[in-house]
Amino acid sequence: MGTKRLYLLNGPNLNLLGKREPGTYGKQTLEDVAKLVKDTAWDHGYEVVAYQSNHEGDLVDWIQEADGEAAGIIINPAAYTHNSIAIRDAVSAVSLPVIEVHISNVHSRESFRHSSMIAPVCAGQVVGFGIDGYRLATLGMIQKIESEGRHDS
Ligand code: CA2
Repeated sequence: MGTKRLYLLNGPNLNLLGKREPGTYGKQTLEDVAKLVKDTAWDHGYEVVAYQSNHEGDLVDWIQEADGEAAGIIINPAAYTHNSIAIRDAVSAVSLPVIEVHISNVHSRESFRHSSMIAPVCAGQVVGFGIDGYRLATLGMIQKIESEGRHDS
């Protein structure tokens, strides 16, 4: 059981959203992403704790921290998606549902982006809907939490 709180975790270089490569990742910023998730969650009575880091260990620490503090984790591990056993192990170790999000359609890009170390241990994955994928993941996460009776307040 967890409180009506979600963790939103974003990995390396996503602090550059809206500032570089708008053709691939769009014009909206990471602050816009956090607001979208917070507004969507708030409409359903959930609060959101949002973090971004360029460092793998920070993401591992926040995944561990979420266990006991939150009812679910929405994560875009960015490039760590494709190579991080540490993040995979952290996700495996928590008892919370975790949903992986990618802004771009990783399957239409370079082959090294086609596989995810993390997805096999996640509850679900949202790929290729741009920033709106975070909203979709939030709705899917809340639906899952509510249907499974995972929150306690
Ligand atoms: O599509 C996604 O969300 C990705 O997770 C983004 C990662 C990439 O390594 C994954 O394969 C797919 C890269 C995030 C970098 O973000 C930037 C944003 C603006 C400008 C430059 C990088």
